[in-house]
Amino acid sequence: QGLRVGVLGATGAVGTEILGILAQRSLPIADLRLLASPRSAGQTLTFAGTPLPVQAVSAETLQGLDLILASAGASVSRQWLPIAVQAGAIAIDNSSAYRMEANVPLVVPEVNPQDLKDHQGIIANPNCTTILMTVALWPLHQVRPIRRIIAATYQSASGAGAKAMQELKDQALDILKGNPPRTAAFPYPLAFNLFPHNSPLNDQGYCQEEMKMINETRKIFHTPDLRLSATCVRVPVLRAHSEALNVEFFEPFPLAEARNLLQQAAGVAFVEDWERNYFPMPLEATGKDPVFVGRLRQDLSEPNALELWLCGDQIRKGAALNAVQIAESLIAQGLI
Ligand code: A2P
Ligand code: 11C
Repeated sequence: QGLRVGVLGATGAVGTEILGILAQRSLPIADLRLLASPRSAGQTLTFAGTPLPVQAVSAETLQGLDLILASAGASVSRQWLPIAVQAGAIAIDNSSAYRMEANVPLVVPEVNPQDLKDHQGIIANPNCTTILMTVALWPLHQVRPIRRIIAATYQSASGAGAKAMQELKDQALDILKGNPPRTAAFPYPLAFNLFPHNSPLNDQGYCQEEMKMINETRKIFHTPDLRLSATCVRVPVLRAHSEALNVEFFEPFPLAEARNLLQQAAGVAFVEDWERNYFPMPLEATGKDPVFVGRLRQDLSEPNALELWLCGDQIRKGAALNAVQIAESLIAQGLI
């Protein structure tokens, strides 16, 4: 007996990836409903070789679902997910709409799957940069608690959606042809450039993306006092984010022990070849499931700190895959 599954935002960058991942993995699906804006109604998408119609999301098209995976932005989630839950579905939301609400579990299945049991209908998928960082740091934090994290991110265009990915390609062509680059999804040209993350700034000088890393990590780790600061930057990469992390513990963390933990950690691929100066790269993380971690080293300035580098596919583990893994964990725990 399978689940009746809806995908809200099915035509978007994350939605189409969710369809691909659902076709690859073994979630039991009895019925799949593709939902998007009225603009896409009547379009057809393919799921596991079968064409399926896209329907406009409405109170009617949200009836009769067991599970809905949403990736259509925060305002769309706020508008429609309470209606889907009222109609009987469990919602896994990729947007930021509900992440920090006390009664909404914020889950990375490798880290805090036990939080799912407290759900009241809506479960939040964390921000991509948070997911990648928590997968890499949880195996270390469990053995020797983290005191402070300083993060710098190198974020791909995909975080801003399918239109932003196309914009990066178009800008590259514009510039190579000698034309001024066109901007719409981003405020400034991204091709052959980079800029601090394009989310709103608060009065302390942090952008929303940086605050998401701080607040979401504290919630997922259940460490409300964890010290954490981040600088988030958009770089001209299509769909994998990278992060440089300086991680301070309460005591020294022997390098060999940390390396050993990361080599065995769930969801991590540890990639290092010091002789070739070969470490994780966004191009190689693209289309893959793990968080690629490497360049692990002792911080020369602080005996209790390590430095590491990671890359992960922003659309897969950073969004679609994590959401599908949450659904799988709900099933494994008998919660759906
Ligand atoms: P549509 O293609 O009909 O606009 P991305 O993050 O790649 O930009 O994708 C956003 C996703 O969210 C798309 O599937 C988009 O559908 C969907 N979406 C955007 N606005 C709405 C809306 N008002 N109602 C439902 N879905 C929406
Ligand atoms: C980015 N992390 O890369 C953002 C995109 O809260 O889910 C996803 C925003 C979010 O720009």
